[in-house]
Amino acid sequence: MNCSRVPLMNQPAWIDELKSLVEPGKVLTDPDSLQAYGKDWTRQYDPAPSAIVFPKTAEQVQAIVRWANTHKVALVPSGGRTGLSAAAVAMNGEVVVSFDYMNQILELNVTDRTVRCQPGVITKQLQNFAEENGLYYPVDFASSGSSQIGGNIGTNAGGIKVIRYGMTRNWVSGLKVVTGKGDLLELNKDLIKNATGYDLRQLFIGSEGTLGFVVEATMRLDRAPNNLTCMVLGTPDFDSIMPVLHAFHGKLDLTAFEFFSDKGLARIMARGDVPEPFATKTPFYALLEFEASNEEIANQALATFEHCVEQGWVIDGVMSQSKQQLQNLWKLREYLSETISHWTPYKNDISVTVSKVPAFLREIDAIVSAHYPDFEVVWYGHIGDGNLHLNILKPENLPKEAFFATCAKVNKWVFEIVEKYNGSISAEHGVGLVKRDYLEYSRSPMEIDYMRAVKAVFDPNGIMNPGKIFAL
Ligand code: 2HG
Ligand code: ZN
Repeated sequence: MNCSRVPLMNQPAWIDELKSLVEPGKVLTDPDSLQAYGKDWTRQYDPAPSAIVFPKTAEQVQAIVRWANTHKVALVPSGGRTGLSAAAVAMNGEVVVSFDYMNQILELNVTDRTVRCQPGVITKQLQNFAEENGLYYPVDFASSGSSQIGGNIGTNAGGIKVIRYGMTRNWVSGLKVVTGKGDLLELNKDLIKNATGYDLRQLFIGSEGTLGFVVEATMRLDRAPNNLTCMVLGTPDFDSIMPVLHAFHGKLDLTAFEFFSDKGLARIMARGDVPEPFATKTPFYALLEFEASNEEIANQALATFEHCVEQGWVIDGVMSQSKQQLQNLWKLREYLSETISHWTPYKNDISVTVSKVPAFLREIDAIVSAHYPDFEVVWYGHIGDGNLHLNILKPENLPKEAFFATCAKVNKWVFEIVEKYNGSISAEHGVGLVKRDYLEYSRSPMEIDYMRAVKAVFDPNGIMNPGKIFAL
């Protein structure tokens, strides 16, 4: 069953009811709040929620969900709203449930190496907390200063360390969730070994708030890395990046292997606040990171670098010698998304198995540049795990609407190639509204039917983030 916008004439009455479920002042309906909380970083949809509610406890979340079932009001979860797939966009009179006030780190268990936290904890807050306690939360990405743990779980966030540590999924040892029916479930009880049937925890991870809301999560932590060291290497062409990956993979335990093109580097240099890695210009750059725990490892890295130069795969390179240099080299990659956002890019986040990356990228690049020779295409991504970010920058004189209409054609070509290579139309940003009409390029119709059936079990009235992942 679908939920429709709540009739406006009834609004005062139900708003009062909603207000009675949370603390005073924790329901907002002013235009600025509706604008701010109704959207994420996609910024291409016009937000139009009815209200924003800020629960402080799991019980309040339960009360909100039960109330929404009674009145058939659609709910949209809201974390740091840094998503790029519009999974947290409310444009149909929904009530946005913000976790901004459920932001406490509750308990550290050093023996289990876990931390229990509320969903509104900011990723960076968790990373800092782990570090203060001599431990490490390894899931990391450029938006870690604003994104929230609940949102990371909702999208199974990936980022820059997946090659070594995997996605958010690998770090969730237990969840408390409120289902779309308003039931509170405790999933997996933080166990490492638990062979008692379906693991519903995993079902909630990456479900984009369509099954229920995470109200508490126990996250695993790791030992702190030892002397992280970064190299940026200039390569003569894209194809050389893969042998470089193989060469380093064989010799070192990489914690990251990223790439970006000269066009991306040029945009970063134009900012004026990031040092150039080296003077030699090359069409592509690989950024890799490893723990230089002892001199032997550092020497091994240098020997591998020299081998790559001898083979002609690398033209120039630099290795960080301090934490400051490490951070500066990472800015070349981490600042990319925010830097190019000023050119209103068409974005895509796609993946294939690592071995298929070169042929896959070549095919997409050829089709985009053949049809749109005047568009600037900026490639970057987490190439060590097969995840590529395709960004096409809007020419300054082209109106936004015309640009996106043109790019809609690119979607079809890109996703046909994704399908041909057995890849994913969304590696890490999620489906949300942006990719939902293309889901069949990655999932079979039969699989989508099973997914819909799962949703119906947890959310029979269709109140949980309706229209996300699949159309109503
Ligand atoms: C990144 O890897 C983020 O920087 C954003 O996933 C990707 O801006 C993008 O396309
Ligand atoms: Zn990314």
